[in-house]
Amino acid sequence: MPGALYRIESARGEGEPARVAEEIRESLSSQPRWLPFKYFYDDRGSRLFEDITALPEYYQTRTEERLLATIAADVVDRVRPAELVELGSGAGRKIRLLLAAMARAGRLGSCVLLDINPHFLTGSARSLATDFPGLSVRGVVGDFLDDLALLGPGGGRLAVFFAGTIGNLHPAQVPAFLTRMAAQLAPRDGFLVGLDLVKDVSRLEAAYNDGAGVTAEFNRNILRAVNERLGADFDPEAFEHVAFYDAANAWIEMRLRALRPQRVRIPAACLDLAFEPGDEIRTEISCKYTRTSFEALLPQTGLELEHWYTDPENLFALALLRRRTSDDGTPR
Ligand code: SAH
Ligand code: AVI
Repeated sequence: MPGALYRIESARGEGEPARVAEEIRESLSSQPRWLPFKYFYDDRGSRLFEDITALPEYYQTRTEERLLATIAADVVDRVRPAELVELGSGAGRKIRLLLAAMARAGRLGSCVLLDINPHFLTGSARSLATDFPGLSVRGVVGDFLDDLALLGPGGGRLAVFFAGTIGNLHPAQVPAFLTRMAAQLAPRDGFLVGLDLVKDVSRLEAAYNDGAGVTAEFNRNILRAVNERLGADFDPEAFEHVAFYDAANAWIEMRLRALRPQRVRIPAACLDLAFEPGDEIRTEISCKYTRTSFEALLPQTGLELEHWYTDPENLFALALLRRRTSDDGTPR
């Protein structure tokens, strides 16, 4: 598109295939077996996630989008950003509400998208650059757990992390993740974090066990992605989708359960796995928060809660965090 201003860079270098093989070797050799959730998001998985967002049972996306539409101007007014950064940007739709609010406030400057999926990232960067003339768009293909430093120093920055994707991290990982994010923010920069809230178990479980079976397909797709990346021979149809709420941990857990005895070879990871019927692989946790449980993760991170926005039904929250000023004794 002539005039559209965007560039893409990648944190994933030559060592990437070996790193992936090692990561998958380790997780599938653990007891219980598990897989890192980022492997859901090959092109098919990213499209399946988009399908999930439109499901009647999956209230999260439409609730967050509606909430964001009502608060975008307030967030822009509080943070006064010139740059918007989105972690795990995916199709990059919600960010448009904030870009529009920035444009209305005469603050539209630049935008950085960071995502593990290069094709979705490029598509989103291109369409944002086309639809917001004058916006400078940078796409970074990278891992929000390892590559945040690529964002560079903050200053006039509002970072956003939508969808409740922070809930896909184990709560024990969250303070370190927030501390790394704080390092990419200047004092008084903002970080807007979407959180799915603790609620009725039947509503939560329905969102991960939809009637059309899209979530089941998304779950099984992780095995196709491993086949594709590492030459493995998983038969995804030989596994059933399992998703349930673990109230003690306040998370939804997704698993794949073997339906029959089978062997799986993953040559690139030097693995030969035996499964008996009922054997499981944990593929995702999706933590559900309360204001109190989320706030408990903030001390020592360099971030503090400035505002807690939620929808009228209290289904989903957007927590506006601010980087503390460096002179109040918190770690830099
Ligand atoms: N922000 C979008 C998409 C959320 S889905 C929305 O609100 O609907 C989660 C997104 O995070 C996907 O686009 C996926 O590709 C990306 N993702 C998952 N794990 C990642 C990781 N470790 N690092 C960077 N991006 C990741
Ligand atoms: C991206 N993430 C917040 C979604 C979630 O709800 O945890 C991924 C997902 N898994 C199953 N359905 C959607």
